[in-house]
Formats: sequence, C-alpha cells, structure tokens
Amino acid sequence: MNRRELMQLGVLTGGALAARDALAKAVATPGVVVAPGGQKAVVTPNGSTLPMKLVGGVKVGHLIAHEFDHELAPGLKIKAWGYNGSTPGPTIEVTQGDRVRLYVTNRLPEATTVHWHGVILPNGMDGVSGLTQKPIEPGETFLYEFTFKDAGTFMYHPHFDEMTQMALGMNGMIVVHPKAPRGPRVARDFVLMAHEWLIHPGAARPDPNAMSDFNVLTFNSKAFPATAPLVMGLGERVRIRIGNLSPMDHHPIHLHGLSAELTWTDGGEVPQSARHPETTFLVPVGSVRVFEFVTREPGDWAMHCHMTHHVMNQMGHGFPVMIGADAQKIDRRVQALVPGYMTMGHDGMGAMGSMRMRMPANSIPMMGGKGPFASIDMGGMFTVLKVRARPEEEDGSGWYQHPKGTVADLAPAERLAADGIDPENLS
Ligand SMILES: [Cu+2]
Repeated sequence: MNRRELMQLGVLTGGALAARDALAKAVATPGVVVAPGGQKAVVTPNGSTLPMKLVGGVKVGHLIAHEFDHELAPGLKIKAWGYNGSTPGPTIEVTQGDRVRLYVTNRLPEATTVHWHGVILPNGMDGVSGLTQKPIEPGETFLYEFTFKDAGTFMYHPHFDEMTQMALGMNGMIVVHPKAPRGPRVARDFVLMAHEWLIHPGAARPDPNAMSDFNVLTFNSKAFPATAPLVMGLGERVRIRIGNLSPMDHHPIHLHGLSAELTWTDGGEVPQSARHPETTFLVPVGSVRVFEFVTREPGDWAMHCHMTHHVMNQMGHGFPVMIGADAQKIDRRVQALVPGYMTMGHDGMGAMGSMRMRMPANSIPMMGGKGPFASIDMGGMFTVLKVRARPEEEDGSGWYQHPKGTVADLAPAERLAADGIDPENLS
C-alpha cells in the first residue's frame, strides 16, 4: 500500500471512527438501529464494520488486499494477508435492496479476486478468477457493483490461489438485514468467523500447505485468551452469526447455559416449521450458521468448538503418551544428561498452561488463560458469553460474581456424613 492509498483508507475509516466508537459502547448499551423494523447494528468482536459512503444512492466501499502484522494471541504474531489491515476483513453490513460499489485494490505480491459467498448476483460479479473475470493483478483496482437482492449472512474471500490466500487470513463476513424482518427483534447481534492456521513454532508465516496439522484455532482471527467476550443482558434475545472459512475443518460450536435455534444459513432463512432446539451447531467449511436464543441464567458461559484439539493452542501436539508413566524413574535418568529435566503429562495434561515452560520465540502455550478460580484449560476456538442482569455496567473484563452457595466446591464433612457419603467407598 502506498502513502496516498493509506491516506485514502484513513479518510474512509476516519469518517466512521466516531460511529465505531459509538458501536463499541453499544456492545453494552442498547445498539444503534441501522435497518428497518428496529434492526440493530451487528458487532464483530475483535473486528470492525466496513465504512461505506452514499454516492448518488449507491453505497461505496473500498477493500485493500495486503500483508500486515497480526497478533493471533499475546506472544504470537504473524504475517497475515487480509483486507484493510485486518483478518477477518471488516464486516460488510447493508440492507436488502442496497446497491453497492465495492472497490478492491490488490497490494499482494500475486493476483487475487473477491468472491461474495452466498450472494446471488450477476454472474460477472461472482469473483471466480478465470471463470467469471480476469484476475486482479498486483497494483490494480477492480470495481464490483451489484444489488443485494436477498437478506442473510454471507462471506467474502478470494477465488484465486484460494489455498494460499485463505490460509493466510483472507476472509470476511457480509450481513444483509432484511427489508421486512420477521419474528422478534434481537437486542444484540454478533458476527464471528471461524478459522484455523498452521503456525510452526517460532515462525511468523502461516503454512498454506497444511492439510491436517492446524495448531491455532480462532474466532475472528484471535485464539483464546485473546477472543473478546460477548456481553449480553439477562432475558435478552441474542443472535450469533458464525461463518467458517477454515481450510479443512468443520466446527461444532457448543453453547453452555443456553438452548438455541438455527434461524438462518448462508442459503437463507430457516422456515419456522424446521426450527428445533440445539446446544451445538455444526458450522461446515464454507458455510454460515445463524442461531438465536434468549439468555436464561446470568454468568460467564463458555462458547467453544467441541473438537478437543480445536480448543488447544499451538504448543500442545505431537507428544508421546505419558499418562501413567513412572515420572520419577524417567526424571532421574534424564536429569543425568539434562539437568533440571522434568517429565510432563504423566498425570494428564491439565493446568499445563499455567506452568512456566520455556517456549520458542513467537509461540503460545497449549492452554488458555487466567480464570477467576484457576487457569482455564482451553484455548483456541473459545470465547465467553457474559450474561449480566446489568450488561451496561460490564465492559467485558469482569468475572461473574456468583451468589453465595452456587459454586461447586469441596464437600463439607458434615454434609457428607448427613447424606451418608463415604469418599472411600461407593455408597
Ligand atoms: Cu473446531
């Protein structure tokens, strides 16, 4: 990106900065209405919304594809490819019937295109290099112009050298609010992009050749504990839209403390007659799943991919099985060669994240972060839904204050005796 373009981008985003600040506050206060029927602006945790300006009734936006430094989690920085300095790129938020002109400038070292995944538009705007358009060569700016005929949640990504460009972070979400929304409005509306990366320990460039060894799993290109929590009010109706442009893996996203219904996919609205309750939504590669729920219990509720290796961070794979091994014997022998050696994992691998292990530069431990009771044994594709009676007082940094007697803890001796429980013998 040259200076002039940077300044143009600055002008484009500068106008919307005030709006974005307002939006950030709106996470905890009633949101800004942006579409008919009281539909509120979506929030992209750890991300932003693309600023667009109205020119003669057409919404104009600009995406610049380029390389930049991105922090996946504290201690793990990569050279990412994305749009306007972010991965995922800014969320494109419009209303059904809006006509858009989207300029795409290519500052990558190779050609690219943008495909508007799920959007039904004139064939020549579909962004498939070779099939529907010429590739956008480095330095060129292409113009995509079309009307969003359908409401829904869609995605955008390149259709040129997909394997490399998507692996390096080129993806984004599109939200098209319906012109005439049906059903109850939601108080909060969140947008998340699921992704997976292979970052070799110590390396800064994601490996686009990975097929199965992904070791960093992310929501909006952040691995827990870097994922921003989703703050919401008790009794509120909330919508979460999750896209998946991971190279290879589907993600079963599980919600704690909630029962939800699938309301939309990237193919459209799910009819009322087909809706049913779930606590886990499988988001296949190349799909969007949108679900809604009403919060029922206050607290800090986990939302995470249920694949156990997708809630682990980078430095946790490829170990031999040590569970049950006689660590003392091994330690004595190895310490003769390597002073200070300590076998790990012989009692299981819990709480390893809290140990101080020496790490290669630019890498993160396998497990998550600090919790209010102990370290949290999950990382990666994990975030927290903070359900609060007074969400306006919660900025996302505080932990739930549990009412007395509502936290699982050591069983008191008198209680054990009164209930006839002997810890040594099954009663
Ligand atoms: Cu997963």
